[in-house]
Amino acid sequence: MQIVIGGHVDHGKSTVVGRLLADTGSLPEGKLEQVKALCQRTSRPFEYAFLLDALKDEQAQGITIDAARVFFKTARRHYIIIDAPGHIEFLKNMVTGASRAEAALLVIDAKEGIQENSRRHGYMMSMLGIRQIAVVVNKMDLVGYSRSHYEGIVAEYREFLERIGVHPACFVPAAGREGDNIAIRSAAMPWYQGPTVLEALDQFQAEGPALDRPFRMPVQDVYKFTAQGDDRRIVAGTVEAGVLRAGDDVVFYPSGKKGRVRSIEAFNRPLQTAAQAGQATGFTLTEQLYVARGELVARAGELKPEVTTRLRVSLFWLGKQPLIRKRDYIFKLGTARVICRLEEIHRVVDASNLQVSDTKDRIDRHDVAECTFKLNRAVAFDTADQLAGTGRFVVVDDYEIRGGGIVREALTDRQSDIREKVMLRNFKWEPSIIPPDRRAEKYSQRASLLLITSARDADRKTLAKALEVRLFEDGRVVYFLGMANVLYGVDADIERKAENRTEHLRRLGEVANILLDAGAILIVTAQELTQEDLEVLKTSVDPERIELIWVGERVTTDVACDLVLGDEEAESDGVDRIKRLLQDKGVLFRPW
Ligand SMILES: Nc1nc2c(ncn2[C@@H]2O[C@H](COP(=O)(O)OP(=O)(O)OP(=O)(O)O)[C@@H](O)[C@H]2O)c(=O)[nH]1
Ligand SMILES: [Mg+2]
Repeated sequence: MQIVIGGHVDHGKSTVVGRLLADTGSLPEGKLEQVKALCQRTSRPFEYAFLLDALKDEQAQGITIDAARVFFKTARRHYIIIDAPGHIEFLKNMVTGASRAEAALLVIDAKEGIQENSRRHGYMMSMLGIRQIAVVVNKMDLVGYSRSHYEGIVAEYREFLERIGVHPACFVPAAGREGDNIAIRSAAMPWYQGPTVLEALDQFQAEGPALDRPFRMPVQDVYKFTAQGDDRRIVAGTVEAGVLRAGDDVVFYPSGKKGRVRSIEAFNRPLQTAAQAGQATGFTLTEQLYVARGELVARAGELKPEVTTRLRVSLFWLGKQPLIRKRDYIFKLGTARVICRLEEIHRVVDASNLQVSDTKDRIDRHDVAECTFKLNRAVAFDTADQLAGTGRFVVVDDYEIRGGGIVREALTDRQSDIREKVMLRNFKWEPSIIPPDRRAEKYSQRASLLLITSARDADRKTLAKALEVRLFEDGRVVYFLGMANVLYGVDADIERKAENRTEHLRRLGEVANILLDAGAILIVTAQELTQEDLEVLKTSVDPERIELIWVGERVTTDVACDLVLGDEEAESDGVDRIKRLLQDKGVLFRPW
Protein backbone atom coordinates (compact mmCIF):
# COMPACT_ATOMS: atom_id res chain seq x y z
CA MET A 1 0.00 0.00 0.00
CA GLN A 2 1.26 3.42 -0.92
CA ILE A 3 0.97 6.18 1.62
CA VAL A 4 1.82 9.80 1.07
CA ILE A 5 2.92 11.85 4.06
CA GLY A 6 2.32 15.59 4.23
CA GLY A 7 2.30 18.45 6.67
CA HIS A 8 3.86 21.79 7.46
CA VAL A 9 7.63 22.25 7.29
CA ASP A 10 9.47 20.81 10.31
CA HIS A 11 6.39 19.29 11.87
CA GLY A 12 8.17 15.95 11.88
CA LYS A 13 7.32 13.99 8.73
CA SER A 14 10.79 12.53 8.26
CA THR A 15 11.10 11.78 11.95
CA VAL A 16 7.86 9.82 11.95
CA VAL A 17 9.00 7.87 8.90
CA GLY A 18 12.46 7.23 10.39
CA ARG A 19 10.84 5.98 13.56
CA LEU A 20 8.53 3.69 11.66
CA LEU A 21 11.53 2.15 9.93
CA ALA A 22 13.49 1.73 13.14
CA ASP A 23 10.62 0.40 15.22
CA THR A 24 9.44 -2.10 12.62
CA GLY A 25 12.93 -3.50 12.23
CA SER A 26 13.04 -2.40 8.60
CA LEU A 27 16.52 -0.88 8.78
CA PRO A 28 19.56 -2.72 7.56
CA GLU A 29 21.54 -4.40 10.34
CA GLY A 30 23.60 -1.87 12.32
CA LYS A 31 22.31 1.16 10.45
CA LEU A 32 20.80 2.87 13.45
CA GLU A 33 23.98 2.43 15.51
CA GLN A 34 26.11 3.63 12.61
CA VAL A 35 24.14 6.85 12.18
CA LYS A 36 24.08 7.45 15.94
CA ALA A 37 27.84 6.95 16.12
CA LEU A 38 28.38 9.33 13.24
CA CYS A 39 26.31 11.98 15.00
CA GLN A 40 28.34 11.51 18.15
CA ARG A 41 31.63 11.88 16.30
CA THR A 42 30.48 15.06 14.62
CA SER A 43 28.82 16.22 17.85
CA ARG A 44 25.42 16.62 16.29
CA PRO A 45 22.29 15.52 18.08
CA PHE A 46 20.92 12.37 16.50
CA GLU A 47 17.80 12.76 14.35
CA TYR A 48 15.60 9.97 13.03
CA ALA A 49 15.28 11.98 9.85
CA PHE A 50 19.02 11.35 9.24
CA LEU A 51 18.20 7.70 8.73
CA LEU A 52 16.41 8.58 5.53
CA ASP A 53 19.39 10.51 4.21
CA ALA A 54 21.75 7.74 5.23
CA LEU A 55 19.62 5.22 3.38
CA LYS A 56 19.49 7.39 0.30
CA ASP A 57 23.27 7.15 0.02
CA GLU A 58 22.91 3.41 0.04
CA GLN A 59 20.53 3.37 -2.82
CA ALA A 60 22.89 1.33 -4.96
CA GLN A 61 23.00 -1.66 -2.61
CA GLY A 62 20.17 -1.04 -0.26
CA ILE A 63 16.95 -0.70 -2.26
CA THR A 64 15.45 0.37 1.05
CA ILE A 65 14.76 3.86 -0.23
CA ASP A 66 14.78 5.58 -3.56
CA ALA A 67 14.15 9.27 -4.11
CA ALA A 68 11.56 9.99 -1.46
CA ARG A 69 10.10 6.51 -1.26
CA VAL A 70 10.58 4.38 1.83
CA PHE A 71 9.73 0.71 1.92
CA PHE A 72 8.84 -1.30 5.00
CA LYS A 73 6.48 -4.00 6.06
CA THR A 74 4.28 -4.94 8.95
CA ALA A 75 2.80 -8.31 9.75
CA ARG A 76 -0.18 -7.26 7.66
CA ARG A 77 1.40 -5.94 4.44
CA HIS A 78 4.12 -4.05 2.60
CA TYR A 79 4.19 -0.27 2.56
CA ILE A 80 5.70 2.41 0.44
CA ILE A 81 5.75 5.78 2.14
CA ILE A 82 6.26 8.80 -0.02
CA ASP A 83 7.81 11.64 1.93
CA ALA A 84 7.00 14.83 0.09
CA PRO A 85 9.12 17.60 1.56
CA GLY A 86 7.56 20.51 -0.34
CA HIS A 87 4.29 21.34 -2.06
CA ILE A 88 5.62 20.79 -5.53
CA GLU A 89 7.01 17.36 -4.70
CA PHE A 90 3.76 16.59 -2.98
CA LEU A 91 1.68 17.61 -5.97
CA LYS A 92 4.02 15.87 -8.40
CA ASN A 93 3.80 12.67 -6.42
CA MET A 94 0.08 12.85 -6.20
CA VAL A 95 -0.62 13.78 -9.79
CA THR A 96 2.05 12.24 -11.92
CA GLY A 97 2.07 9.35 -9.48
CA ALA A 98 5.51 7.85 -9.68
CA SER A 99 3.28 6.28 -7.13
CA ARG A 100 -0.43 6.21 -6.55
CA ALA A 101 -1.12 6.85 -2.92
CA GLU A 102 -4.24 5.23 -1.55
CA ALA A 103 -4.02 6.88 1.84
CA ALA A 104 -2.24 9.72 3.57
CA LEU A 105 -0.66 10.67 6.86
CA LEU A 106 -0.86 14.30 7.82
CA VAL A 107 1.57 15.45 10.48
CA ILE A 108 0.80 18.41 12.74
CA ASP A 109 3.21 19.78 15.35
CA ALA A 110 1.30 19.82 18.65
CA LYS A 111 3.16 22.88 19.87
CA GLU A 112 3.02 24.96 16.72
CA GLY A 113 -0.47 23.81 15.97
CA ILE A 114 -2.28 23.90 12.64
CA GLN A 115 -0.35 25.91 10.08
CA GLU A 116 -1.13 27.05 6.55
CA ASN A 117 0.40 23.99 4.97
CA SER A 118 -1.43 21.63 7.27
CA ARG A 119 -4.56 22.99 5.66
CA ARG A 120 -3.19 23.16 2.13
CA HIS A 121 -2.01 19.59 2.14
CA GLY A 122 -5.34 18.48 3.53
CA TYR A 123 -7.03 20.38 0.73
CA MET A 124 -4.79 18.86 -1.92
CA MET A 125 -5.42 15.38 -0.63
CA SER A 126 -9.13 15.88 -0.70
CA MET A 127 -9.05 17.41 -4.16
CA LEU A 128 -6.90 14.64 -5.56
CA GLY A 129 -9.27 12.07 -4.24
CA ILE A 130 -7.43 10.56 -1.29
CA ARG A 131 -10.22 9.54 1.00
CA GLN A 132 -8.31 7.77 3.77
CA ILE A 133 -6.40 10.16 5.99
CA ALA A 134 -4.86 9.68 9.41
CA VAL A 135 -3.75 12.80 11.26
CA VAL A 136 -0.68 12.53 13.49
CA VAL A 137 -0.52 15.17 16.19
CA ASN A 138 3.24 15.00 16.67
CA LYS A 139 5.68 16.36 19.25
CA MET A 140 3.26 15.72 22.10
CA ASP A 141 6.31 15.75 24.43
CA LEU A 142 6.57 19.49 23.83
CA VAL A 143 3.10 20.07 25.28
CA GLY A 144 3.56 17.77 28.24
CA TYR A 145 1.46 15.05 26.58
CA SER A 146 -1.55 17.18 27.43
CA ARG A 147 -4.86 15.65 26.52
CA SER A 148 -6.76 18.93 26.42
CA HIS A 149 -4.13 20.46 24.15
CA TYR A 150 -4.42 17.49 21.80
CA GLU A 151 -8.18 17.65 21.80
CA GLY A 152 -8.08 21.34 20.94
CA ILE A 153 -6.05 20.60 17.82
CA VAL A 154 -8.26 17.67 16.88
CA ALA A 155 -11.41 19.78 17.14
CA GLU A 156 -9.97 22.63 15.11
CA TYR A 157 -8.54 20.47 12.36
CA ARG A 158 -11.55 18.19 12.18
CA GLU A 159 -13.73 21.24 11.64
CA PHE A 160 -11.50 22.35 8.76
CA LEU A 161 -11.49 18.90 7.15
CA GLU A 162 -15.26 18.62 7.43
CA ARG A 163 -15.61 21.86 5.51
CA ILE A 164 -13.70 20.38 2.59
CA GLY A 165 -15.52 17.10 2.76
CA VAL A 166 -12.79 15.00 4.35
CA HIS A 167 -13.57 12.60 7.15
CA PRO A 168 -10.29 11.50 8.71
CA ALA A 169 -9.98 7.86 9.70
CA CYS A 170 -8.36 8.81 12.99
CA PHE A 171 -6.20 11.25 14.93
CA VAL A 172 -3.14 9.94 16.75
CA PRO A 173 -1.29 11.87 19.48
CA ALA A 174 2.38 10.96 19.06
CA ALA A 175 5.99 11.97 19.57
CA GLY A 176 8.11 10.85 16.66
CA ARG A 177 11.39 11.62 18.31
CA GLU A 178 10.51 9.69 21.46
CA GLY A 179 8.67 6.94 19.63
CA ASP A 180 5.40 7.51 21.47
CA ASN A 181 2.45 5.94 19.66
CA ILE A 182 4.40 5.46 16.43
CA ALA A 183 4.87 1.71 16.51
CA ILE A 184 4.77 1.33 20.26
CA ARG A 185 1.93 2.39 22.50
CA SER A 186 2.95 5.34 24.68
CA ALA A 187 3.00 5.07 28.44
CA ALA A 188 2.96 8.87 28.60
CA MET A 189 -0.57 9.12 27.19
CA PRO A 190 -2.67 6.55 29.02
CA TRP A 191 -5.76 8.65 28.22
CA TYR A 192 -5.48 7.71 24.53
CA GLN A 193 -6.99 4.40 23.50
CA GLY A 194 -6.98 4.75 19.72
CA PRO A 195 -4.55 3.17 17.27
CA THR A 196 -0.84 3.90 17.07
CA VAL A 197 0.39 5.31 13.75
CA LEU A 198 1.38 1.83 12.65
CA GLU A 199 -2.01 0.42 13.59
CA ALA A 200 -3.67 3.30 11.78
CA LEU A 201 -1.75 2.34 8.63
CA ASP A 202 -2.79 -1.28 8.97
CA GLN A 203 -6.41 -0.21 9.33
CA PHE A 204 -6.51 1.54 5.94
CA GLN A 205 -8.46 -0.35 3.32
CA ALA A 206 -6.46 -1.42 0.30
CA GLU A 207 -8.20 -0.33 -2.88
CA GLY A 208 -6.31 -2.69 -5.10
CA PRO A 209 -5.84 -2.06 -8.80
CA ALA A 210 -8.90 -0.74 -10.65
CA LEU A 211 -9.63 -3.97 -12.52
CA ASP A 212 -13.37 -3.55 -12.76
CA ARG A 213 -13.12 -0.12 -14.41
CA PRO A 214 -13.01 0.62 -18.15
CA PHE A 215 -9.61 -0.11 -19.67
CA ARG A 216 -7.29 2.90 -19.91
CA MET A 217 -3.67 3.10 -20.96
CA PRO A 218 -1.94 6.34 -21.91
CA VAL A 219 0.46 5.63 -24.78
CA GLN A 220 3.97 6.15 -23.50
CA ASP A 221 5.75 5.21 -26.68
CA VAL A 222 5.48 3.14 -29.83
CA TYR A 223 8.46 0.87 -30.39
CA LYS A 224 9.26 -0.60 -33.72
CA PHE A 225 10.67 -4.08 -34.06
CA THR A 226 13.95 -3.73 -35.83
CA ALA A 227 14.28 -7.25 -37.20
CA GLN A 228 14.30 -7.52 -41.00
CA GLY A 229 10.92 -7.53 -42.65
CA ASP A 230 9.14 -7.15 -39.34
CA ASP A 231 6.97 -4.08 -39.27
CA ARG A 232 5.17 -4.74 -36.04
CA ARG A 233 5.06 -2.02 -33.47
CA ILE A 234 4.62 -2.30 -29.75
CA VAL A 235 2.33 0.24 -28.15
CA ALA A 236 3.76 0.68 -24.66
CA GLY A 237 2.48 2.27 -21.49
CA THR A 238 1.26 1.70 -17.96
CA VAL A 239 -2.27 0.44 -17.58
CA GLU A 240 -4.22 2.93 -15.51
CA ALA A 241 -7.42 0.96 -15.15
CA GLY A 242 -9.10 -2.20 -16.33
CA VAL A 243 -7.81 -5.24 -18.17
CA LEU A 244 -6.73 -5.82 -21.76
CA ARG A 245 -6.49 -9.20 -23.50
CA ALA A 246 -5.16 -10.41 -26.81
CA GLY A 247 -7.99 -10.30 -29.34
CA ASP A 248 -9.64 -7.22 -27.78
CA ASP A 249 -10.63 -4.31 -29.99
CA VAL A 250 -9.09 -1.07 -28.81
CA VAL A 251 -9.73 2.54 -29.71
CA PHE A 252 -7.14 5.28 -29.47
CA TYR A 253 -8.27 8.74 -28.42
CA PRO A 254 -8.31 11.57 -29.46
CA SER A 255 -7.76 10.13 -32.95
CA GLY A 256 -10.55 7.55 -32.72
CA LYS A 257 -8.37 5.01 -34.53
CA LYS A 258 -9.32 1.43 -33.96
CA GLY A 259 -7.29 -1.76 -33.91
CA ARG A 260 -7.29 -5.31 -32.64
CA VAL A 261 -4.77 -6.50 -30.10
CA ARG A 262 -2.63 -9.25 -31.56
CA SER A 263 -0.40 -9.91 -28.58
CA ILE A 264 0.38 -8.62 -25.14
CA GLU A 265 4.10 -8.11 -24.86
CA ALA A 266 5.72 -8.42 -21.48
CA PHE A 267 9.11 -6.92 -20.83
CA ASN A 268 11.35 -9.36 -19.00
CA ARG A 269 8.36 -11.41 -17.98
CA PRO A 270 6.98 -14.66 -19.26
CA LEU A 271 4.47 -14.37 -22.10
CA GLN A 272 1.18 -12.85 -20.98
CA THR A 273 -2.28 -12.99 -22.43
CA ALA A 274 -3.60 -10.06 -20.42
CA ALA A 275 -2.39 -6.76 -19.02
CA GLN A 276 -4.09 -5.15 -16.06
CA ALA A 277 -4.25 -1.96 -14.03
CA GLY A 278 -0.94 -1.03 -12.48
CA GLN A 279 1.22 -2.97 -14.95
CA ALA A 280 3.71 -1.51 -17.37
CA THR A 281 3.00 -3.33 -20.58
CA GLY A 282 2.90 -3.24 -24.34
CA PHE A 283 0.82 -4.75 -27.08
CA THR A 284 0.93 -5.25 -30.81
CA LEU A 285 -1.95 -4.77 -33.22
CA THR A 286 -3.07 -6.96 -36.08
CA GLU A 287 -2.65 -4.00 -38.46
CA GLN A 288 -0.21 -1.13 -38.43
CA LEU A 289 -1.77 2.07 -37.15
CA TYR A 290 -0.27 5.48 -36.84
CA VAL A 291 -0.59 6.26 -33.18
CA ALA A 292 1.74 8.29 -31.05
CA ARG A 293 2.63 9.08 -27.48
CA GLY A 294 -0.10 11.07 -25.83
CA GLU A 295 -3.08 9.08 -27.03
CA LEU A 296 -5.24 7.21 -24.58
CA VAL A 297 -6.13 3.60 -25.31
CA ALA A 298 -9.60 2.38 -24.37
CA ARG A 299 -11.44 -0.82 -25.19
CA ALA A 300 -14.11 -0.66 -27.88
CA GLY A 301 -17.55 -0.97 -26.36
CA GLU A 302 -16.55 0.33 -22.92
CA LEU A 303 -17.10 3.82 -21.57
CA LYS A 304 -15.44 6.28 -23.96
CA PRO A 305 -13.03 8.85 -22.59
CA GLU A 306 -13.76 12.54 -23.14
CA VAL A 307 -12.02 14.35 -25.97
CA THR A 308 -11.88 18.13 -26.22
CA THR A 309 -9.71 21.24 -26.15
CA ARG A 310 -11.69 22.99 -23.43
CA LEU A 311 -11.76 21.72 -19.87
CA ARG A 312 -13.14 22.93 -16.63
CA VAL A 313 -10.68 22.08 -13.89
CA SER A 314 -9.88 22.48 -10.22
CA LEU A 315 -6.31 23.56 -9.92
CA PHE A 316 -3.63 24.18 -7.34
CA TRP A 317 -1.18 26.87 -8.33
CA LEU A 318 2.29 26.84 -6.82
CA GLY A 319 4.27 29.00 -9.22
CA LYS A 320 5.97 32.14 -7.93
CA GLN A 321 4.52 33.95 -10.93
CA PRO A 322 0.72 33.99 -10.99
CA LEU A 323 -1.18 31.99 -13.58
CA ILE A 324 -2.58 34.56 -16.00
CA ARG A 325 -4.56 34.75 -19.22
CA LYS A 326 -3.04 35.30 -22.67
CA ARG A 327 0.08 33.37 -21.85
CA ASP A 328 1.10 29.92 -23.02
CA TYR A 329 1.65 27.09 -20.53
CA ILE A 330 2.18 23.40 -21.00
CA PHE A 331 -0.58 21.10 -19.93
CA LYS A 332 0.34 17.50 -19.18
CA LEU A 333 -2.28 14.86 -18.71
CA GLY A 334 -1.40 11.19 -18.89
CA THR A 335 1.30 11.12 -21.53
CA ALA A 336 -0.19 13.98 -23.53
CA ARG A 337 1.62 17.28 -23.51
CA VAL A 338 -0.03 20.27 -25.16
CA ILE A 339 0.09 24.04 -25.05
CA CYS A 340 -2.69 25.62 -23.03
CA ARG A 341 -4.07 28.97 -22.05
CA LEU A 342 -6.19 30.06 -19.17
CA GLU A 343 -9.54 30.98 -20.71
CA GLU A 344 -11.57 31.92 -17.66
CA ILE A 345 -11.34 31.94 -13.89
CA HIS A 346 -14.59 30.94 -12.20
CA ARG A 347 -13.54 31.24 -8.58
CA VAL A 348 -10.46 31.23 -6.43
CA VAL A 349 -10.12 29.78 -2.95
CA ASP A 350 -7.32 30.44 -0.50
CA ALA A 351 -6.67 26.90 0.71
CA SER A 352 -5.16 28.07 3.96
CA ASN A 353 -8.36 29.76 5.16
CA LEU A 354 -10.99 28.74 2.59
CA GLN A 355 -11.77 32.33 1.63
CA VAL A 356 -13.46 32.52 -1.76
CA SER A 357 -13.14 35.19 -4.42
CA ASP A 358 -14.94 35.29 -7.74
CA THR A 359 -13.47 38.52 -8.97
CA LYS A 360 -9.78 37.65 -9.22
CA ASP A 361 -8.27 37.92 -12.67
CA ARG A 362 -5.21 35.85 -11.89
CA ILE A 363 -4.32 32.79 -9.87
CA ASP A 364 -1.64 33.42 -7.29
CA ARG A 365 0.74 31.06 -5.61
CA HIS A 366 -1.07 28.66 -3.25
CA ASP A 367 -4.47 29.58 -4.66
CA VAL A 368 -6.90 26.85 -5.55
CA ALA A 369 -8.99 27.80 -8.55
CA GLU A 370 -11.87 26.59 -10.59
CA CYS A 371 -11.08 27.62 -14.12
CA THR A 372 -11.36 26.79 -17.80
CA PHE A 373 -8.34 25.88 -19.91
CA LYS A 374 -8.17 26.02 -23.67
CA LEU A 375 -5.68 23.62 -25.22
CA ASN A 376 -4.14 24.04 -28.64
CA ARG A 377 -5.06 20.49 -29.49
CA ALA A 378 -7.48 17.96 -28.16
CA VAL A 379 -6.56 15.51 -25.42
CA ALA A 380 -8.36 12.42 -24.15
CA PHE A 381 -9.14 12.02 -20.46
CA ASP A 382 -11.80 11.11 -17.94
CA THR A 383 -13.40 13.51 -15.54
CA ALA A 384 -12.13 13.01 -12.01
CA ASP A 385 -15.42 11.63 -10.78
CA GLN A 386 -15.44 9.00 -13.54
CA LEU A 387 -11.88 7.74 -13.29
CA ALA A 388 -9.42 9.53 -11.02
CA GLY A 389 -6.19 8.34 -12.61
CA THR A 390 -6.90 9.68 -16.09
CA GLY A 391 -8.43 12.92 -14.84
CA ARG A 392 -5.34 14.46 -13.20
CA PHE A 393 -3.02 16.94 -14.83
CA VAL A 394 -0.10 19.25 -14.18
CA VAL A 395 0.73 22.64 -15.63
CA VAL A 396 4.33 23.33 -16.60
CA ASP A 397 5.84 26.75 -17.04
CA ASP A 398 9.46 27.39 -17.83
CA TYR A 399 10.25 23.64 -17.65
CA GLU A 400 8.95 23.25 -14.11
CA ILE A 401 5.69 21.95 -12.74
CA ARG A 402 3.89 25.00 -11.31
CA GLY A 403 0.49 23.59 -10.61
CA GLY A 404 -1.87 20.73 -11.12
CA GLY A 405 -5.27 19.37 -10.37
CA ILE A 406 -8.21 17.43 -11.65
CA VAL A 407 -10.53 17.76 -14.61
CA ARG A 408 -14.09 18.43 -13.53
CA GLU A 409 -15.82 18.70 -16.86
CA ALA A 410 -15.23 18.37 -20.58
CA LEU A 411 -16.57 21.48 -22.33
CA THR A 412 -17.53 21.69 -25.98
CA ASP A 413 -15.28 23.58 -28.33
CA ARG A 414 -15.79 24.82 -31.89
CA GLN A 415 -14.46 21.59 -33.32
CA SER A 416 -16.72 19.27 -31.31
CA ASP A 417 -19.02 18.41 -34.23
CA ILE A 418 -16.18 17.83 -36.66
CA ARG A 419 -14.26 15.78 -34.13
CA GLU A 420 -17.21 13.44 -33.72
CA LYS A 421 -17.28 12.87 -37.48
CA VAL A 422 -13.54 12.35 -37.66
CA MET A 423 -13.53 9.89 -34.80
CA LEU A 424 -16.24 7.88 -36.49
CA ARG A 425 -14.37 8.02 -39.81
CA ASN A 426 -11.22 6.75 -38.12
CA PHE A 427 -13.16 4.08 -36.33
CA LYS A 428 -14.62 2.85 -39.60
CA TRP A 429 -11.41 3.37 -41.57
CA GLU A 430 -10.31 0.45 -43.68
CA PRO A 431 -6.56 0.37 -43.35
CA SER A 432 -4.46 -0.48 -46.37
CA ILE A 433 -2.48 -3.70 -46.49
CA ILE A 434 0.51 -1.50 -47.27
CA PRO A 435 1.61 -0.01 -43.96
CA PRO A 436 2.19 3.77 -43.96
CA ASP A 437 5.86 3.15 -43.16
CA ARG A 438 6.39 1.12 -46.29
CA ARG A 439 4.89 3.89 -48.38
CA ALA A 440 7.03 6.50 -46.66
CA GLU A 441 10.14 4.42 -47.26
CA LYS A 442 9.31 3.81 -50.90
CA TYR A 443 8.55 7.46 -51.63
CA SER A 444 11.34 8.80 -49.40
CA GLN A 445 8.94 11.20 -47.79
CA ARG A 446 6.50 11.55 -44.97
CA ALA A 447 3.02 12.31 -46.23
CA SER A 448 2.22 15.94 -45.38
CA LEU A 449 -0.16 18.77 -46.02
CA LEU A 450 1.53 22.03 -46.99
CA LEU A 451 -0.76 24.97 -46.52
CA ILE A 452 0.42 28.04 -48.39
CA THR A 453 -1.46 31.13 -47.36
CA SER A 454 -1.09 34.90 -47.61
CA ALA A 455 -2.85 38.23 -47.45
CA ARG A 456 -5.83 38.78 -49.71
CA ASP A 457 -4.18 40.10 -52.86
CA ALA A 458 -0.81 38.34 -52.70
CA ASP A 459 0.07 35.62 -55.19
CA ARG A 460 0.38 32.20 -53.63
CA LYS A 461 -0.38 29.94 -56.54
CA THR A 462 2.69 30.64 -58.65
CA LEU A 463 4.92 29.63 -55.76
CA ALA A 464 2.80 26.60 -54.89
CA LYS A 465 2.90 25.33 -58.47
CA ALA A 466 6.65 25.96 -58.75
CA LEU A 467 7.10 23.94 -55.57
CA GLU A 468 5.00 21.12 -56.98
CA VAL A 469 7.14 21.01 -60.12
CA ARG A 470 10.39 21.09 -58.14
CA LEU A 471 9.37 18.24 -55.81
CA PHE A 472 8.01 16.25 -58.73
CA GLU A 473 11.29 16.66 -60.62
CA ASP A 474 13.05 15.48 -57.45
CA GLY A 475 11.02 12.27 -57.73
CA ARG A 476 8.56 12.95 -54.92
CA VAL A 477 4.91 12.01 -54.86
CA VAL A 478 3.40 15.49 -54.75
CA TYR A 479 0.14 17.10 -55.77
CA PHE A 480 -1.10 20.66 -55.92
CA LEU A 481 -4.77 20.87 -55.13
CA GLY A 482 -6.51 24.00 -56.39
CA MET A 483 -9.33 25.23 -54.15
CA ALA A 484 -11.72 25.36 -57.10
CA ASN A 485 -11.17 21.65 -57.61
CA VAL A 486 -12.74 21.08 -54.23
CA LEU A 487 -15.30 23.90 -54.25
CA TYR A 488 -17.00 22.85 -57.44
CA GLY A 489 -16.55 19.14 -56.91
CA VAL A 490 -16.73 17.75 -53.40
CA ASP A 491 -18.39 20.98 -52.21
CA ALA A 492 -20.84 21.34 -55.10
CA ASP A 493 -23.82 20.88 -52.80
CA ILE A 494 -22.96 23.71 -50.40
CA GLU A 495 -23.09 27.39 -51.06
CA ARG A 496 -20.02 29.56 -50.76
CA LYS A 497 -21.12 31.50 -47.71
CA ALA A 498 -19.33 32.54 -44.55
CA GLU A 499 -21.37 30.20 -42.38
CA ASN A 500 -20.29 27.27 -44.53
CA ARG A 501 -16.60 27.98 -44.08
CA THR A 502 -16.13 25.30 -41.44
CA GLU A 503 -17.83 22.70 -43.59
CA HIS A 504 -15.69 23.68 -46.59
CA LEU A 505 -12.62 23.29 -44.43
CA ARG A 506 -13.81 19.98 -43.04
CA ARG A 507 -14.23 18.61 -46.53
CA LEU A 508 -10.87 19.96 -47.62
CA GLY A 509 -9.41 18.20 -44.58
CA GLU A 510 -11.07 14.93 -45.57
CA VAL A 511 -9.75 15.13 -49.12
CA ALA A 512 -6.30 15.91 -47.73
CA ASN A 513 -6.53 13.03 -45.31
CA ILE A 514 -7.15 10.56 -48.14
CA LEU A 515 -4.26 11.89 -50.21
CA LEU A 516 -1.98 11.76 -47.18
CA ASP A 517 -3.04 8.21 -46.51
CA ALA A 518 -1.98 7.47 -50.08
CA GLY A 519 1.45 8.78 -49.08
CA ALA A 520 1.45 12.08 -50.98
CA ILE A 521 2.72 15.52 -50.17
CA LEU A 522 -0.26 17.73 -50.78
CA ILE A 523 0.06 21.43 -51.50
CA VAL A 524 -2.97 23.63 -50.92
CA THR A 525 -3.24 27.39 -51.21
CA ALA A 526 -5.78 29.45 -49.33
CA GLN A 527 -6.38 33.11 -48.64
CA GLU A 528 -5.81 34.44 -45.14
CA LEU A 529 -6.05 31.24 -43.13
CA THR A 530 -6.77 31.95 -39.49
CA GLN A 531 -5.81 29.94 -36.44
CA GLU A 532 -9.36 28.73 -36.18
CA ASP A 533 -9.27 27.48 -39.77
CA LEU A 534 -6.08 25.67 -38.92
CA GLU A 535 -7.66 24.12 -35.83
CA VAL A 536 -10.47 22.79 -38.00
CA LEU A 537 -7.99 21.25 -40.42
CA LYS A 538 -5.98 19.83 -37.52
CA THR A 539 -9.10 18.02 -36.37
CA SER A 540 -9.30 16.01 -39.59
CA VAL A 541 -5.61 15.85 -40.54
CA ASP A 542 -2.93 14.71 -38.09
CA PRO A 543 -1.48 18.00 -36.75
CA GLU A 544 2.03 16.53 -36.98
CA ARG A 545 1.59 16.37 -40.73
CA ILE A 546 0.64 19.97 -41.41
CA GLU A 547 3.11 22.70 -42.35
CA LEU A 548 1.88 26.24 -42.75
CA ILE A 549 3.73 28.72 -44.91
CA TRP A 550 2.77 32.37 -45.06
CA VAL A 551 3.78 34.28 -48.17
CA GLY A 552 4.64 37.92 -47.47
CA GLU A 553 6.25 39.53 -44.43
CA ARG A 554 3.05 40.93 -42.99
CA VAL A 555 1.04 38.12 -41.43
CA THR A 556 -2.49 39.49 -41.40
CA THR A 557 -4.18 36.82 -39.29
CA ASP A 558 -3.52 35.14 -35.94
CA VAL A 559 -2.37 31.90 -37.51
CA ALA A 560 0.78 30.19 -36.22
CA CYS A 561 3.20 29.79 -39.15
CA ASP A 562 6.00 27.30 -39.63
CA LEU A 563 7.62 29.60 -42.18
CA VAL A 564 7.10 33.20 -43.27
CA LEU A 565 8.49 34.18 -46.68
CA GLY A 566 9.59 37.75 -47.38
CA ASP A 567 7.75 40.03 -49.81
CA GLU A 568 10.65 40.52 -52.14
CA GLU A 569 11.78 36.95 -52.20
CA ALA A 570 12.24 35.47 -55.65
CA GLU A 571 10.08 32.50 -56.43
CA SER A 572 13.02 30.11 -56.64
CA ASP A 573 14.27 31.31 -53.25
CA GLY A 574 10.83 30.68 -51.81
CA VAL A 575 10.83 27.15 -53.20
CA ASP A 576 14.33 26.59 -51.77
CA ARG A 577 13.29 27.75 -48.35
CA ILE A 578 10.20 25.57 -48.28
CA LYS A 579 12.32 22.60 -49.38
CA ARG A 580 14.71 23.28 -46.52
CA LEU A 581 11.83 23.46 -44.08
CA LEU A 582 10.61 20.09 -45.32
CA GLN A 583 14.09 18.62 -44.94
CA ASP A 584 14.41 20.01 -41.41
CA LYS A 585 11.01 18.70 -40.43
CA GLY A 586 11.83 15.25 -41.77
CA VAL A 587 9.14 15.39 -44.48
CA LEU A 588 11.72 14.80 -47.22
CA PHE A 589 14.16 11.97 -46.57
CA ARG A 590 17.73 11.81 -47.77
CA PRO A 591 19.12 11.86 -50.37
CA TRP A 592 17.84 15.23 -51.43
N1 LIG B 1 10.47 17.41 20.60
C1 LIG B 1 10.22 16.75 19.51
N2 LIG B 1 10.82 17.10 18.38
C2 LIG B 1 10.53 16.43 17.26
C3 LIG B 1 9.60 15.38 17.25
N3 LIG B 1 9.51 14.91 15.99
C4 LIG B 1 10.36 15.64 15.26
N4 LIG B 1 10.98 16.57 16.03
C5 LIG B 1 11.97 17.53 15.59
O1 LIG B 1 11.42 18.44 14.64
C6 LIG B 1 12.40 18.79 13.70
C7 LIG B 1 11.87 18.57 12.32
O2 LIG B 1 11.64 17.20 12.10
P1 LIG B 1 11.64 16.54 10.66
O3 LIG B 1 11.25 15.14 10.84
O4 LIG B 1 12.88 16.84 9.94
O5 LIG B 1 10.45 17.36 10.05
P2 LIG B 1 9.90 17.33 8.55
O6 LIG B 1 8.45 17.53 8.64
O7 LIG B 1 10.39 16.11 7.86
O8 LIG B 1 10.59 18.60 7.98
P3 LIG B 1 10.75 19.01 6.44
O9 LIG B 1 11.01 17.75 5.66
O10 LIG B 1 11.90 19.95 6.43
O11 LIG B 1 9.46 19.68 6.07
C8 LIG B 1 13.62 17.94 13.99
O12 LIG B 1 14.56 18.71 14.67
C9 LIG B 1 13.10 16.83 14.86
O13 LIG B 1 14.04 16.34 15.78
C10 LIG B 1 8.97 15.03 18.47
O14 LIG B 1 8.15 14.13 18.55
N5 LIG B 1 9.31 15.75 19.55
MG1 LIG C 1 11.52 15.87 6.01
